[in-house]
Amino acid sequence: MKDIKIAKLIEAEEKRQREGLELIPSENYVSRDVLTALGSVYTNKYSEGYPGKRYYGGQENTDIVEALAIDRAKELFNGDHANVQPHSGAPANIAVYQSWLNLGDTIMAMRLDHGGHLTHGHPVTSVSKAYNFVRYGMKDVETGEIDYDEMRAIALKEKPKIIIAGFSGYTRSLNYDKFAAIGEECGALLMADMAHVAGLIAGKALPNPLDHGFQVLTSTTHKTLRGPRGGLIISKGIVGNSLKAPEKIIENLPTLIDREVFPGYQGGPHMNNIAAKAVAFREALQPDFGVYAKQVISNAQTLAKALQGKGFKLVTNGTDNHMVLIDMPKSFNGVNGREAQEILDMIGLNANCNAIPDDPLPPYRPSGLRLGTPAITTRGLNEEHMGLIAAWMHEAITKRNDQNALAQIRAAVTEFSLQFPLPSDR
Ligand code: DSN
Repeated sequence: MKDIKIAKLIEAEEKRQREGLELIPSENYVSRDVLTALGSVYTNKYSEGYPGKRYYGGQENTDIVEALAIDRAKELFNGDHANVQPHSGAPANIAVYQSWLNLGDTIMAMRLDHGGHLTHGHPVTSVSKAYNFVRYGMKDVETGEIDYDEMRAIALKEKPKIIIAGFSGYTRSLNYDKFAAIGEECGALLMADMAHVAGLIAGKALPNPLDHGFQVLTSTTHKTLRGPRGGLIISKGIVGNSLKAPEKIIENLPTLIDREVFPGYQGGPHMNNIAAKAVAFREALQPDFGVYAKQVISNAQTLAKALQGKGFKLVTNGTDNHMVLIDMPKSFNGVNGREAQEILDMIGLNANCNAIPDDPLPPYRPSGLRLGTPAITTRGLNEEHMGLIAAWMHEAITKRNDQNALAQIRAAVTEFSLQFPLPSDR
């Protein structure tokens, strides 16, 4: 590579990833094949449109790549239709909103401090200005159970046109049947933003909302699904209906969504990314991906217990998925989530600070520390290693003012991490 500065920075990032452990629950390590597709000449190609109907020439290969990605995504999630063009999760969510709603319509989504995502209507986002958001949340933060009675009452009063099941900071299972019953009663489209758990659904370690009355799934492709950074929409409905102004009914979802992604919201798809998505979907269709998905959850549950054994206080007291949320001030007096994140960075364990329910602290220095096991499970760690991670975390936070102690833990983390090569190094 001729750009020495960037080449050195790529090497530095490879070293950082090899010598540390990634505990951010929304990150993962992709395979060499995914990286190869991502870095391929498909990045040179414009392909506005869809397979068989493009606005540029030279599509004899791109059409096959995108059709493969679509077929594999449909097979993975048992959908009637897949759109693999969204550049990431936020554009996927916005495309669904715009395909189904009129400006000012109501969407019901999880309370943001209970784990909901920015694109589910955080006041700082543009979608919050376009639509009216109403909320559901946990009845009890000790168990994480959603208050379905309150959710139903609000839904019947506010009549949302979309109800979203999904989160980026919630550690328990959602009861999709209860969502579906409420959605049916108030006439809402049921959308699951499965970005965090897509790989766990694909690996059949968690239920698929489409099997429980939902009509649309949106996702990123780079979290538990272990693909390139990107977005995805799966839906029910009839494919191949090319109406110019389709009526907003379930049968027309594939057409409504396709028209909204392109030309409604995005321009040219990123074909290198779609090729990499196709590779990742094929990997996720292999039987060993199911083993991986179950291991991710088992590792998270073992890590949660090990952390509790060291005195960490967890929001919802445990986890049903890949993620653990620590209430830092309740665990260590005087240490907030950001300080904990910075201490862990010093020892080569990467996690991220996150709001907790009714957080008294501001978003940039919140109380929570969010951890997850998708990436370390890809590295090959299993239950027997989770106690070590909890012990390093506890020691580093306890001895946070002792630079020698931190350096010793950092050396131990590096030595340990190098025993588990990145998949792209194997
Ligand atoms: N930023 C992602 C996460 O970390 O959960 C969600 O978009």
